[in-house]
Amino acid sequence: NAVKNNKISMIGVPLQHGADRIGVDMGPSAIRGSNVQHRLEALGYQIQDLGDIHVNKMIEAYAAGEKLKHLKEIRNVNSRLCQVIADEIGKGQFPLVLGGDHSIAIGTIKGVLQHVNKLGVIWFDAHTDVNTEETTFSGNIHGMSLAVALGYGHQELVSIGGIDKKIRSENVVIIGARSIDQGERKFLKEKGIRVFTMHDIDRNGMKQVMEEALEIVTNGTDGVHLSLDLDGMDPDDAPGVGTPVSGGMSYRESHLAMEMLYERDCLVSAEFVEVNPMLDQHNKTARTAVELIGSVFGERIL
Ligand code: EXY
Ligand code: MN
Ligand code: MN
Ligand code: MN
Repeated sequence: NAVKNNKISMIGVPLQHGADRIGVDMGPSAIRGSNVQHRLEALGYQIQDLGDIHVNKMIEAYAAGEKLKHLKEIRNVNSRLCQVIADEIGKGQFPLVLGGDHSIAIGTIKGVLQHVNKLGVIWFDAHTDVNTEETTFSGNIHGMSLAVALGYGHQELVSIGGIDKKIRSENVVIIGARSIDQGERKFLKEKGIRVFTMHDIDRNGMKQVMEEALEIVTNGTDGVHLSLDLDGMDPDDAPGVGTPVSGGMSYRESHLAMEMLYERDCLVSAEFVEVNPMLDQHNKTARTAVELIGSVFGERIL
């Protein structure tokens, strides 16, 4: 993991085809521009910035009647990402992925699964991203990526990196949810996925939520992946996201969660997604992402 080998590979994925609003493809450059590399180097890490995964910008508009928008290009980008993640972990590097819309979690997780058989996942999000082609209202694949990682959804997505490579519902927690579609509710219940909603955070506090969450994702697993969607935070603190939902996790709650993750020393990979500089205020969301990255890699106030 990161703390043992101190070597991080940074990978940008300027993908926006999984989301409806343009601009999220500029997320990686906004995060890099907020000095993520220097911040991590100051903590003693060696950073290799691999640049961006190639994304074909000039894609055809999705064909009428095609339910999943931009399926082919999203499959291609995630296949490439999966390979890069697998290669980097194979070299002993810790992959830090900068999004891009949340559909990139498919490639990241499938890549990690080439090396880590039993993978725990912390999904930090206002949404739960467990729609399938049967339940989706929007057709946007960023609302389906967790379902795909669990092995449910379109075969073109589920088959990336091998159909047998999937995470298990008992090793997944979602934190910060407050916008869940009807079909997703059914899915979460059927699969028995543990969701810590904003209600749970209000009632029990982030400390207790994270203690329970860490227990679930580390129990019987060989490592944990952090998939952090910036819209999990309150839009006051992270306004630059395409699907903001009010009443989110505060700046301090989010940092506490990251600090507790660092203390537990269980991460094998991490991604920070949905930063949309076109919707942001003075780059606040990208800067917040970099500050959260600092905390998850060991930065402390004192
Ligand atoms: N559940 C809605 C949908 O499927 O379209 C909204 C999904 C938003 C997904 C964001 C990134 O987490
Ligand atoms: Mn589009
Ligand atoms: Mn998401
Ligand atoms: Mn979200």
